[in-house]
Amino acid sequence: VTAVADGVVPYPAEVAERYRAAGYWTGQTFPDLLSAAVAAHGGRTAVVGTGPSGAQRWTYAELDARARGLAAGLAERGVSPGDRVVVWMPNVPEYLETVFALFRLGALPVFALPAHRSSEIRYFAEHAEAVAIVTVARHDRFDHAAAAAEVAAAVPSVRHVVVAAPSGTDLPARAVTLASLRHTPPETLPGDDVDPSSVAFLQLSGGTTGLPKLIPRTHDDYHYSVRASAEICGLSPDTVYLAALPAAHNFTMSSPGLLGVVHAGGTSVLAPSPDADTCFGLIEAERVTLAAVVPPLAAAWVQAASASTKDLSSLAMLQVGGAKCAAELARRIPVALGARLQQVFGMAEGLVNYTRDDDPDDVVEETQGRPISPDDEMRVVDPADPDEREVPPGEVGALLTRGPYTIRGYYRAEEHNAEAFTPDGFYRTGDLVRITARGDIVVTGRVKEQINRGGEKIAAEEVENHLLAHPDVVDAAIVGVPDDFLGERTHAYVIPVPDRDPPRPNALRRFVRERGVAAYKVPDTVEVVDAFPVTGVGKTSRRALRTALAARATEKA
Ligand code: J2J
Repeated sequence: VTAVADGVVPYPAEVAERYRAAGYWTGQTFPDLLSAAVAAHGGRTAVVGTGPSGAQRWTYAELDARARGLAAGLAERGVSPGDRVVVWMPNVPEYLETVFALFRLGALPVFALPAHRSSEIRYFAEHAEAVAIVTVARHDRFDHAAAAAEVAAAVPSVRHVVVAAPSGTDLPARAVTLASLRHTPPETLPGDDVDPSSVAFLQLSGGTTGLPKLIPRTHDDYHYSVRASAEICGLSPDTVYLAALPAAHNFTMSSPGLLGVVHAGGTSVLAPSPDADTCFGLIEAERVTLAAVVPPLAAAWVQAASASTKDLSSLAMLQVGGAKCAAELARRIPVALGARLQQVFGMAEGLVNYTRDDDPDDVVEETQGRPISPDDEMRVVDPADPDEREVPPGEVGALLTRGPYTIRGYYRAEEHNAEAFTPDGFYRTGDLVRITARGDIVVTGRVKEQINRGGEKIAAEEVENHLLAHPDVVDAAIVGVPDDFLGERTHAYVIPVPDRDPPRPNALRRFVRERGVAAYKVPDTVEVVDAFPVTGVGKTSRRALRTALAARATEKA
């Protein structure tokens, strides 16, 4: 297992120096984040949720004691500083215990989503050379523990499968319960003196290519984005944050999310499901003040609010991000939910924008806000210009960005990095934006080969590759089509092998699902065609073909 630093593009030394001098990078780490919360707020409630062993409510001191105990147990099993561990868990309190245990150990979480399936988990484990997978037993009618054990058997670096499950749960061979690892911790743990400029974890990218990318974030850069986000959003020890989206998503984790709440000494409530029923119940019961959702969920909550008898009066702010929030929806949120709206335009690669509490209503409703940092550099360039010259102020262009918490490269992805980053270190976000005279960003579209299905990102090529693995498929193209609820859904054009019975759409969807991919990546609709219903463009580029097909599918929709 090689050191993680080998696959990481570092910030140039003089840039790092500047970010330190400016006070962005303070040398604080994620073990420090928890230690500071324990020192200042040890007796306050850190986390509320329902895990495999039932309802839990832990103070900061209890969360830390658990994390230290688990860290000690993992260390005893041979998990060492710098090792990567795939964390594949739904919104259970043990998720936070696990993440902080790994931080305490100086080991690096690799954040998988609960919706991921074996092909994705296997890829993350292989690519990161993970030594362990931490997961749950059954969740959402799927046996995570069994799938993790299969991945462990197939990937030589993976030596441990740890499952948050009550003792006595029937587990696959080689898997152990998280509780059985808990151990008396030593006075100090290796994470206590981890290098703040080192990589703290690997986050997931939405992806634009055949294989998902991993995002290396350092303690220094991420701590800054979390701390500054907590400040922008006015977090305090009185904040009660509802994690409705998956805990491992960058939005839920850091904008300001679960980690921002730890920084502020507030309380995180982990919702087992994002539906309005569950979440409204938690808002009432825990007096939730802040929640973060994607637009389709915001729309569902708005819809459900009128018929709900739950008391939502504690909810002061609803953050909406991950995909474009329509102005119409933005206007309905305060009316229906009695909460102020905050738009959040962020990305796991770094840059995060917020509308601010004192912004006028039209800015909150119609823009996606402005960056966290005065040193977030943004260039809006002509996407058709090979020299990437900037468009005139206020006009639409492709957004490039660089700054004190935006990565300089994906993990172990040299070739892709040459495309995704400019030679001077700007990240090509693939988003089309314009910046208003006031300095607020409006997202207008994208140039990347990705579909944003209600906040869930799908790389066209990744799904096409799964379809191409079918013996009866010659070619496939995935495009996004407008959808009233999701904003966008996926449509697959598939060309079958000639002179044979063409495969049925549903059989193809099942085929993709059975290859072990997240359900949200399975094409919503499949159309079997003799040739792509646009001619010529396919010969110029894959990108042009997808664009032409998307226009065609949109017309028909
Ligand atoms: C339009 N598009 C948006 C928005 C993200 C906070 C919030 C979201 C993410 C996230 C995140 C959008 N309007 N408000 O990491 O910390 C699209 C853009 C962007 C991509 C990033 C955070 N908010 N998007 O969504 O890594 O296309 O991060 O480049 O999942 O989502 O996706 P992701």
